[in-house]
Amino acid sequence: MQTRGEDAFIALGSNLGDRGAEIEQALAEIAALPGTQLLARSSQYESAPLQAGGGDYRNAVAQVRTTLAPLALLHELLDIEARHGRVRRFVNAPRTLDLDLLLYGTADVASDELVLPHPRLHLRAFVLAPLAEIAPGLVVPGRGKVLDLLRGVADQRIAKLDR
Ligand code: PH2
Ligand code: MG
Ligand code: MG
Repeated sequence: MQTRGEDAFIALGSNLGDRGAEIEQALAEIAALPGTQLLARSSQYESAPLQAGGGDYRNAVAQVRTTLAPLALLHELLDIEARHGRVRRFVNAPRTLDLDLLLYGTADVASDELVLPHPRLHLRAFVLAPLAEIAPGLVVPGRGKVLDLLRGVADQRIAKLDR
């Protein structure tokens, strides 16, 4: 059993194609990344597009323990997106698969490529609800407790699915 490494949280989203299968397949690919163990995964959630067009999204969150460095993990996630046929036509365009690195331990990163904690995670029910399911006690550095943050986005439509 691997115990070395950092705990990281990854948001998954899809609003094109077989959305549920995209999410499940991506979770399997995340679990198979080098030096990476899937510690927890949330249920799938159905959510209204937030500041985006297209149909409803499926969303989920995964917790991993990984020996990959933050940028190495990010690049692996982008490779998985590409294998799922992700095409970036315009900002927030409908997509088969979006994988966002939310948190990497308590890392505080601000580069052109990566910002940690994710700069919008505290504003998004589609991230906070699945995150609260698997890590209710989590404190987002600089933002506060996940459960408190979730109360602030109660107006956003989201429903947990039986998986
Ligand atoms: N992702 C976005 C923008 N809006 N809305 C929902 N419901 N779910 C998403 O994953 C999502 C979004 C940008 O990545
Ligand atoms: Mg995103
Ligand atoms: Mg993304």
